[in-house]
Amino acid sequence: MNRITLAFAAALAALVAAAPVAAGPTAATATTVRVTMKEFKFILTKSTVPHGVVTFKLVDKGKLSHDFRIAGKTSKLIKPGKSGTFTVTLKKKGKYVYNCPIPGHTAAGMKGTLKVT
Ligand SMILES: [Cu+2]
Repeated sequence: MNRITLAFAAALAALVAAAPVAAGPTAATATTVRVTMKEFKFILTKSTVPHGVVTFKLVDKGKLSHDFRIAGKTSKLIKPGKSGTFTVTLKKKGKYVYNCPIPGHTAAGMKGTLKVT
C-alpha cells in the first residue's frame, strides 16, 4: 500500500465510523392492559394505548366463559375464574372496537372501544 491508498483507507474508515446507525424499526411500545370479563361487560384498565404491541391480561370474573376479540383476532376462551394473556399488535392509530364473540354476549354489553394513539 502506498501513502495515498493508506490515506484513502483512513478517510473511508472515518466515514464509516461517522455514518449514523442504520435506522431500524422504531422502538416498539409494549403496553399491558388488564381486562376484567364478566356478565356482561369488559372493564379495561386503560381506554387509550400507544400503537404497538399490546398485551391484554384477561381475567374472567364471571360465571360464564368469555373471549376477547380485537383487530380481527380472538383470544383463547377464558373460563370462569381463569385468566390468560393475549397479545396483539395494533399498528395503526385509531379506534378499535373490541367485543366478546360468544353468541349473545356482544349484544348484552360485552363490547367497547380502545383508542390507539
Ligand atoms: Cu362473553
